Amino acid sequence: MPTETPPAQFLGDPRPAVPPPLDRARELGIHQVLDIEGRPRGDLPDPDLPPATLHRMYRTMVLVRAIDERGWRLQRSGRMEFWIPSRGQEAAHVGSAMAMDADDWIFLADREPGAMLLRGASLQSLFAQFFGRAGEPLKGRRLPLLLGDRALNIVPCMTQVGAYIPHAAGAAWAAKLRGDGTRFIVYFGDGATSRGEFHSAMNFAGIHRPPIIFFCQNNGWAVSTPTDRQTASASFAEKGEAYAVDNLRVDGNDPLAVYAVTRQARERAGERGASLIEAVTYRLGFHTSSDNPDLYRLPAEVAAWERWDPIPRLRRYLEDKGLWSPADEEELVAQCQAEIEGAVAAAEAMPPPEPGGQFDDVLAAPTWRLEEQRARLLADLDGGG
Ligand SMILES: Cc1ncc(C[n+]2csc(CCOP(=O)(O)OP(=O)(O)O)c2C)c(N)n1
Repeated sequence: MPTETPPAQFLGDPRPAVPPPLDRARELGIHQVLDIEGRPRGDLPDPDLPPATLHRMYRTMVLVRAIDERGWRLQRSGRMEFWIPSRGQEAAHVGSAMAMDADDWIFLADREPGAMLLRGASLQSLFAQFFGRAGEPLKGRRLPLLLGDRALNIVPCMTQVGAYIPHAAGAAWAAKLRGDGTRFIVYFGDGATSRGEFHSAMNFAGIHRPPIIFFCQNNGWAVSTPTDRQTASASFAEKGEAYAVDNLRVDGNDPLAVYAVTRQARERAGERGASLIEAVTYRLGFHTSSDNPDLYRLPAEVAAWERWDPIPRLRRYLEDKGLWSPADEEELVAQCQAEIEGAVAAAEAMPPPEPGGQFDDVLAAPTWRLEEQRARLLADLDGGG
């Protein structure tokens, strides 16, 4: 029975607040470098990353949090159409994307803006993607947060949950056949593991051993479906066993552990092929700006996860090493705000895409059917829509 009185708006029986599995990480086989206080007391050794790498990791996570807060407010004030929060998941994607080499391919889900930043995307180009402007790399034809840029070897996700996982496995196999040494990582959520495409890709990967990391961000929920309704397995990682794919669970709110296990999976990919990493994390925010989590989860559960917030945890680790100070923090926060404000102003002023542009790039060369559809759309719009 729930221990907390549910808010009046709960439609059914609210699920009792589930404590974070990270509270029992050792027992549950979830690998860690850091404890809850950011001290290197986990089962994995401290990877002892150079200060410049640690600073890059921390700065990117703080910038991602600031982008998320700004994007949310832009959506709520009607200036942006849609938002997909990444709050709480900064360590999982920043730690793993940093562990890949600069020319590896990344197939994104939709809560990994830090991967774009790490590859050198400017804040203005990122906000142009959020605003869906014509001048952004995907020409303004995607939902905000479905990010990507061919020039950065980053492939945007398809809106159908998990549908792109086999594409990533196939691309990795092609690289293996070419023998070019490129490695791949594909992000998806716990919900995507219920899709057939996940299982097809895993089966393929077990047989053909493409050099890919399947990176599952288990953030506790798939919209309103909690993980205990998503699977009866003890973990998402263990699904790799059925397909002979190396697998493990890692504390997704521990960027050092995420970095270490992803790097190791990357290094072994040439010989061992694919790995499945389950990063145990939590979506602190809404599913999207169209969601209301107060309808299906209790505040006590979110509060328990706030204790595992990856940002203060890494900050304490840096402070203990003498690599960060309150003055550094103040400067970083002010710098993030200033850069974001500049990027928002510049991106918002960029023109939106022309309606006819949606027929471009469907095929290498336009067919008469596409041209006919474009002409009809423009005629309809001329006539008032
Ligand atoms: C095939 C399909 N079914 C349903 C949806 C609606 N939908 C969008 S996101 C989502 C949940 C995805 O959950 P998860 O994979 O755990 O990722 P998360 O959003 O939690 O990061 C659903 C059901 C969809 N986009 N595609």
